[in-house]
Amino acid sequence: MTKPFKLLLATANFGKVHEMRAVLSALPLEILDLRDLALHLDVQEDGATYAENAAKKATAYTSVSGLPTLADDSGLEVDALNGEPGIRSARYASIPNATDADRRAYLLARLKDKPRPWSARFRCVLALALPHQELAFFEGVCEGEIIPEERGAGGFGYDPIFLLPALNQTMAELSTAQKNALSHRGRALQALLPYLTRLLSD
Ligand code: ITT
Repeated sequence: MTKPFKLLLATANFGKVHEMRAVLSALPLEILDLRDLALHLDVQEDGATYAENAAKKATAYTSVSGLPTLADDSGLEVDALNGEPGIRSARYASIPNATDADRRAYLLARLKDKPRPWSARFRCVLALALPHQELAFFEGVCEGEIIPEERGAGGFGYDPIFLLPALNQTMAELSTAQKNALSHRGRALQALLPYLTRLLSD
């Protein structure tokens, strides 16, 4: 069955794409990502909030593609570091071209002398840009704890050192469906679903 409506996922992080597709594929929407359009824009993420950065990404990609566009800005907030890395989570590490592993190592080095537990949360803000409409925003938060040794091979980013104490599993030890059921992004997507469903039925 062909799906009449299109939605572009405006993220270069294909871990995010994988998780978003898993939730959104239930809708009568053709989901495209940046690989499908061979599109990459250099959007400066210099906003003061997740919402501002998500808005910048959604607006830039909808302008160029002409498609309804969903962007995600997210980050990890560690209490012992006064909420760092926060909106700087993607740029957190003092070396150029840092990898996810470099960022995890940098975070653990910053935490080394701080008393445990290292409480933290992931936050995700989704921005939905539709032609001729105001942007709409959806937020999700997931509480947990940073641990000093990596566990699990799933997910991406900070997942191997983000423990969900109630499960005694890290985000990287969960399947995509399990992660989406409780993660910051999964929760933001659950808030988006009824909004998209309503739009599609109008
Ligand atoms: P786009 O801007 O292209 O979407 P990005 O990876 O740069 O991709 P952000 O600017 O939102 O995304 O930065 C988010 C940072 O937080 C980045 O380092 C991610 O690895 C990390 N992060 C976000 N969501 C995460 C998750 O679900 N699990 C682990 N780390 C996550």
